[in-house]
Amino acid sequence: MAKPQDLLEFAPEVAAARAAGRAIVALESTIISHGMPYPQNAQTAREVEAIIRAQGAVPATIAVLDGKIRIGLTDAELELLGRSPEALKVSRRDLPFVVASHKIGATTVAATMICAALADIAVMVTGGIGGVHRGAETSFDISADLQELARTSVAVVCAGAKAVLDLRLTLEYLETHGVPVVGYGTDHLPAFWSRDSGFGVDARADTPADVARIMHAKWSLGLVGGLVIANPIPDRFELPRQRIEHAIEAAVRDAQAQGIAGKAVTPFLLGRVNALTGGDSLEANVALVRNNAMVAAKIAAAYAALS
Ligand code: PSU
Ligand code: MN
Repeated sequence: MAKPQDLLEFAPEVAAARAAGRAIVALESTIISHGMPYPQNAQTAREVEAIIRAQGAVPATIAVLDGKIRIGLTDAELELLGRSPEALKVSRRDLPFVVASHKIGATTVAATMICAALADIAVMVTGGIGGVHRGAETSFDISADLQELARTSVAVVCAGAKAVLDLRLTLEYLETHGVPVVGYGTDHLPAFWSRDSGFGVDARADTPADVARIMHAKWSLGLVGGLVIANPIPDRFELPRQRIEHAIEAAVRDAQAQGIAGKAVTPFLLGRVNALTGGDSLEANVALVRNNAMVAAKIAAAYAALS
């Protein structure tokens, strides 16, 4: 049987960073293929990589290509993920057949955590994690991201969980599974497009070094699993809660009416909210991802300095 390492392929920039012990930040790719429309998706993917480099860290966007888990992509590959209708959304359960069939796979937070851990990368960045969906008591729709946070030791920098979710139930799930939710410069859980969900976080960290010490303490104690590092959208980009909540409720109703289910739910909701806000939610989404990338690079550097 092949070892996991045989299925990984590192970009030269990432391989060099590993050899030199430099800070690396993993990036998910479902946000490119299914989270935003073309061309903003490919453009944002390039920009966040540049932001991470400008902080002195090395970006490693993760995807599945030609039967290999690729840690770090070329510009042409970012473009492919942004454009190709054949790119599949790959979470934990999808990894085996996408690798085996040599299909194009864009990794979710869950799958990116798995690949980052295999590649020894401690920090990843996304827009917002998946979570417990509204109406999960009947649909059972709970993102595999949450279970992955319970079992895989990677810190996930995000703007909280996507506000289309039931944030209260998402926090309960994370608590049950022992996943710390750390507010970065805030006492409140961000709500993706807005800075404050109205819920608190478990701990607050005001500097990258504070976050790095929490990561280090967790893993030094042998507490396997991830952390949510919740970083609010910069205030000049935030959308008022009222306005976005209106769009979310309409999007959730549309999803139910059209019988959208399974892995299609999150991309559908993001697309509907974008249409209903006349593109404002996409603009906010891009802004929060850029901000998360900057913070993730600083945290990765602080963590590399500690360990
Ligand atoms: N964050 C975004 N846009 C996205 C996602 C996150 O800003 O498209 C993706 C992530 O890949 C996340 C996934 O892991 O949505 C969750 O999907 P699901 O609810 O089907 O697990
Ligand atoms: Mn789901």
